[in-house]
Amino acid sequence: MDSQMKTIYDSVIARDPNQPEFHQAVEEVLDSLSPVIQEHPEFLPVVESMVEAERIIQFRVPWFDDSGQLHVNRGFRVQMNGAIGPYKGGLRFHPSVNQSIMKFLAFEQVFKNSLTGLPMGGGKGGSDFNPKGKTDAEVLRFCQSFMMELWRHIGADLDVPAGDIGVGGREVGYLFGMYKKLANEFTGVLTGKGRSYGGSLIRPEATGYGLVYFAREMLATKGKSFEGSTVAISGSGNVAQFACEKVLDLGGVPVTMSDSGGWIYDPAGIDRDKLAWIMDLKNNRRGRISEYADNFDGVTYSKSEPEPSLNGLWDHDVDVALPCATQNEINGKEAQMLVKNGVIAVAEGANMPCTPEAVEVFLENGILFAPGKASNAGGVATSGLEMSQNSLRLSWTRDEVDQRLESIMVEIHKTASETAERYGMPGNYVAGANIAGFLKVAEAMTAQGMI
Ligand code: NDP
Ligand code: 2IT
Repeated sequence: MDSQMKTIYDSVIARDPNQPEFHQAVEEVLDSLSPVIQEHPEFLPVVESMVEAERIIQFRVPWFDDSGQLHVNRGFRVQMNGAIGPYKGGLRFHPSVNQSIMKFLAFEQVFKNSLTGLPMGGGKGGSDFNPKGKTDAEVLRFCQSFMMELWRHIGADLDVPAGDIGVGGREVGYLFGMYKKLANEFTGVLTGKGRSYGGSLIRPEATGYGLVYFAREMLATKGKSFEGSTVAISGSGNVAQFACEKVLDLGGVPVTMSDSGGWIYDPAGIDRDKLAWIMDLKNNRRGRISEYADNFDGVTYSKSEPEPSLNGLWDHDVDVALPCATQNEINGKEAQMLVKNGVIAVAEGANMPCTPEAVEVFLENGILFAPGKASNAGGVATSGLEMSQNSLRLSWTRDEVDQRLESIMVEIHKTASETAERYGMPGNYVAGANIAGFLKVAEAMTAQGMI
């Protein structure tokens, strides 16, 4: 990082010293921007401004459990940057949620949304509520209480939330119902809605499918494909499930999946029937991935080790790795395991699943590496398509949305590659994505008077 960027980075740390995830996300972007600032010194103030959120809303979320006991959670919405469109980004319900995690996710979202080519600013929100073990009625009451405050800060032309960890179709439905009641209008204020009330076909599949479309483009640059390739996937939620499905469509062999308890390794491959079983386990029965090993032969299950122990999920002979669970799930040592085992490509389905050390290991070893802001952008891109359909009061066919998603992912791959090349870092998707995402927002902020 050059001295100008270091000054900005130091001021970010001095302002909010207890936000390590936000620092990490900012550092990765600042690391990439020096060549742009050399060419466009007028954009330096833009960088200074972008690291400060336009607005952060934090609120109390009181709710009663089934036994009538009161619980109080904390809710957030970070409206990071609205220069190129309404704030857009998911809601995360997970006990780890705090302002640092919300800001890192909102910051990443600004660049990601810019890369999609669609007019969306960046935002993120959520709560430290833990949906695990809660009844449907408890989740409903929580969502209603959460929306009781959030509704006044969002709107179809202002800020459009969606899902993320712990927020799927069920939660989006409950949130949407409460918004509609409070605002007294039916509008596309959330994406990831159910089909019957304005949701887009392919939005559930979009992040996972988009990830695999992106990884397919990366592999093609080396004359490789998914056909016959073994693939390590982490997570077993929305992104992981549909990444697995698309890998199967393209002839690949997924061999791992995980949840917060541990991971399974299935050397015979997770085929379509097994994936359907996992989808039922996770989406309907809300069970644990360990049950997979009890149900299918030849499978090993290993519990996750607490830090700093290595997570053996990444210690298998695979061609492609798709981390799809959460931030910082591949550290430098795990990256070295993947390299040692001959991995060709690593594409992030989750947001920031690879630590800076891991990214360095991949880049130093010439491994194709895609940062989440490029490779997982298919989810928010399809949210953008849902917004368009809602505005048009139309709904497109499955094929139409899938084709648009695929062409957006191909375009993001092309933009990231060409930008990296243009700035003298061929093959570096991290630099390419950061620079290309930045330039559009920087131009818009400058044109609008830097407000
Ligand atoms: P889900 O809640 O559907 O699934 C999350 C999965 O990751 C679960 O298997 C979960 O296990 C596991 N997981 C979550 N937190 C941890 C943790 N701290 N340690 C270990 N495992 C963990 O979420 P999504 O699939 O939607 O999101 C996964 C990632 O993808 C996130 O980083 C999210 O930000 C990112 N993303 C999501 C998009 C979307 O459209 N949904 C779009 C772009 C990125 P368990 O069930 O045990 O908690
Ligand atoms: O991280 C992400 O891009 C998401 N969770 C999806 C956001 C969205 O608005 O669809």
